[in-house]
Amino acid sequence: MPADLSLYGYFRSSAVFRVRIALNLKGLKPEMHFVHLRKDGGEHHSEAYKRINPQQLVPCLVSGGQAIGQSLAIIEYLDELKPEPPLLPKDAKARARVRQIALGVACDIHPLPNLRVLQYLKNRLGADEDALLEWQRHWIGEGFSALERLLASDTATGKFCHGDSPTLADICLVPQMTNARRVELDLKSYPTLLRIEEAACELPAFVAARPENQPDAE
Ligand SMILES: N[C@@H](CCC(=O)N[C@@H](CS)C(=O)NCC(=O)O)C(=O)O
Repeated sequence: MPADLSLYGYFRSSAVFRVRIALNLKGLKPEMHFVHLRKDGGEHHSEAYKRINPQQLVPCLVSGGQAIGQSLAIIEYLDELKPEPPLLPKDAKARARVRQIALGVACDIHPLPNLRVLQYLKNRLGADEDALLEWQRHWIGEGFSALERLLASDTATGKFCHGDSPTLADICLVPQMTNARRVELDLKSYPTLLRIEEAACELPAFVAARPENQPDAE
């Protein structure tokens, strides 16, 4: 296992929050590099960071000299690096279900309320603060409604999104719930998501990964 793991992240980023949960579950402690997404036009747009992650997004994990972007690629890499506890089930159908939930958050919810999208809506299309809030609540709500239906109606859902131990699905869901709270989305229509979030918040790995518990928190 490479001893030299470095994580480039920002306390408020939910994609980095996912990676922090996975690292904590695995008991891995990378060297942290803080990339402030709002200072000086965004440190992720600096030439130095562009050389590390040309996509100019956080997280980015550097392992044995290789920079890996994309939180899900990072988490699956960590899962292969240190297989215990597993973050994906062994059974192929179960694995597909966990990825379905995780990607439902990471591909179909998370990109829409992302900083660069909000900046474009505001600076190029003239959206005001109310419109930006409505945009964020709408797209998170759409995604959560679908996830709530999926999880509530399936016996494969347990204490967590899949069974009784945390997987990649919970790792994606919980940070998105934190984002939803930040825009004051009313969560009472998602009782299964709330129940799973509560179960996850009993685990130290999830609590320690929370934005307010990071050294760069403001
Ligand atoms: N699909 C990417 C998304 C990464 C991403 O969008 N990160 C956000 C923070 S949560 C970011 O760097 N945003 C900067 C921006 O939008 O300018 C992943 O899962 O890692």
